[in-house]
Amino acid sequence: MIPKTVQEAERRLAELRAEIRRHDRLYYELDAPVISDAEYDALMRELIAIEEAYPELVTPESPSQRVGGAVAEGFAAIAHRSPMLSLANAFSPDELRAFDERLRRALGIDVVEYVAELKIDGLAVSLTYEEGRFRYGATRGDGLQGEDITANLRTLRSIPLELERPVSLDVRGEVFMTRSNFLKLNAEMEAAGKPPFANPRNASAGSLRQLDPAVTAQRPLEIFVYGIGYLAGATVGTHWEALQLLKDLGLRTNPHARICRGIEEVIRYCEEWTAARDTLDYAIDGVVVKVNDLAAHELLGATAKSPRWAVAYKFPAEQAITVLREIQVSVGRTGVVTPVAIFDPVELAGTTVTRASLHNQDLIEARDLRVGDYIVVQKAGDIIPEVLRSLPERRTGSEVPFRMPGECPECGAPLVQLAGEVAVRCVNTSCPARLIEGIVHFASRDAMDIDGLGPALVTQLVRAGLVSTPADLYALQAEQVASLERMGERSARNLMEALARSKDRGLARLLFALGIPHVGAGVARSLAEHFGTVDALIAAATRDGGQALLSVPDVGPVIAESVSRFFAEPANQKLIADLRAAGVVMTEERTAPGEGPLQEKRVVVTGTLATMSRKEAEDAIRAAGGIPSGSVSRNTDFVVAGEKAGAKLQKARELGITVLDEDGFLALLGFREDERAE
Ligand code: 3B8
Repeated sequence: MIPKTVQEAERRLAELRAEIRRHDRLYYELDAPVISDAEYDALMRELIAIEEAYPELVTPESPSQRVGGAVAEGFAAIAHRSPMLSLANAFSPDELRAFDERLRRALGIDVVEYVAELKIDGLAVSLTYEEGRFRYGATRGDGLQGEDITANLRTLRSIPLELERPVSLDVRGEVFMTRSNFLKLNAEMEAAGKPPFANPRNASAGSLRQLDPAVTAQRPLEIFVYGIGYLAGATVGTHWEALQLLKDLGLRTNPHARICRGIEEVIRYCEEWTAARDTLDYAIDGVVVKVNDLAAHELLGATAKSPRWAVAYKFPAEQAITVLREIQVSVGRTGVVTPVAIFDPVELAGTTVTRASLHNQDLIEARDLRVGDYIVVQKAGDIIPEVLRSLPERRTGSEVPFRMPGECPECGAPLVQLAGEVAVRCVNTSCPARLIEGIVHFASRDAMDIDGLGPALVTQLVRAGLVSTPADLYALQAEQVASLERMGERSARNLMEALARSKDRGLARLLFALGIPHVGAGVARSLAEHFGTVDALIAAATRDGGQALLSVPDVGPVIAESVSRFFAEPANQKLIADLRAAGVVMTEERTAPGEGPLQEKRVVVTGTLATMSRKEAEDAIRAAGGIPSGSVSRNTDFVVAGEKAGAKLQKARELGITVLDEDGFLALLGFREDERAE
């Protein structure tokens, strides 16, 4: 099967690549696969076998290069060649008519020709092709620069690595996941003990922002492209032609776009799809209406945020009527007790909904809700279900008004309402419901990042009596974990490893993980950097009611009091002692301000550096006494510009800020040539 000569190998590889590309197109664009998955895999295996025998023949455009790629430390910034704007919204036919009226006046014509397209509810990305080859891809970001997610985008089979013609262009599109694939993925996640995604959009976002492209490759992501940001080597006169060109180049466009003469035709299209949206296997949240004539785009221009030649018609939030069966009361990490409506299942925007938070007693009264009522529910932003009102005219007299309980439903402790708050709280710090939420937070990604320890497993651990404080996690034995339902030896071992890894996260994450009221990730980092060790922090927090904390950036009286109160609590002091005994790192590396070559200098890194990741660069700046920052302003001292530096570099030049290249930066840090090699 492996060709004997390079010439034969070249020929067969070309055949295989064309064949695989053809099947990718048949599968995604035409939705008409002509071979089975197994046959497709066989083609792929042959390709890889030949490439292994002739590694010199591997090209970046080969379909074998979709998977793999190195794990990234973070995403580098990429400047968009033309800004990625967002769309203005219209919420009713009349708002569409007003939009049309403005355009007719500005263009001096009676009838505007539009293209109406489905608005895919995914993530906007930009793909850059040079001479027909896929070079890089980015998220929208702030519109001027996005994140470099090239390695992840390469794994999407519906993104061709090579176009049908060698044009250079930036393509804009939406990455999404079908509902059926989303359900499959969630089932897999749950089986693996991982938290499921809330909706297809979150699943797409989570999958695209994976640092390991091999994970993205396992996720069923797809793309529809809808526009061109930059184009060389071809010309188009209308948006419709642009869509046609994209399709001819082998890119996947949505098949439901339509030319509409005048706004009334557009409105009919919107009405059709409002009714038919659930017949699609992917989520759409509206219709995008674009002027067809590209010369008119030039004429109309754009505001800072959105083009004037397009508008997004947003579907009305879907509503449904159902029966309120019960109001449950749930207890969160901070002890806040929230009433939750449980109602008969209803279909909303393509998913089945049975519950919605009611937030507090005041809201229940304001919306006049009684258990047994017919109620109107809707999905706001198509994500979070909400109970809008009751239908009192349908009452029979058997409906029961709701009163928040006086005791915690989980532990029976009395509930209290703090002055000035609508929320009611359980103040028992060892309430099991609070424990579970607190430990889930402790393990979460921005906190101690304990892989695999989600709500389901935490609940099991707490209910089994194995864990009642975060410190207990570190005393767990693999056998104990393995004996839990739905856990096995392998998942137990994985958890042990994840727990061991989490010990080195450092003081900033630990402080955030402790769940001290008012201490978010940013404040936690400020505290950690200011004090360096937990002991120094505790000393400051427990002296004079925490006055010394006020000198920390971002810390005001409310936070100071909260931190002070937290560390005064004997149970919390014991928690810290136990975590320390378990080997959890309680320090944050820092240099005293004023030390090092970058003493108190504000430094912004932009673009990709060749010798270090973004995070390493930031650590190096801190180690040199400097302050890494994200945005360029008059207070910035240096901008370090790597490859593909964009808007920030431009801004630095405008403001006359010193720009360093990578060598200059390394020299300033005091690295010598020979130290840099490794
Ligand atoms: C201009 C045109 C933003 C968009 C656009 O399916 C602009 O066209 C945009 F500044 O965000 N989600 C679409 C979709 C999104 C956009 C678009 N067309 N079909 C989408």
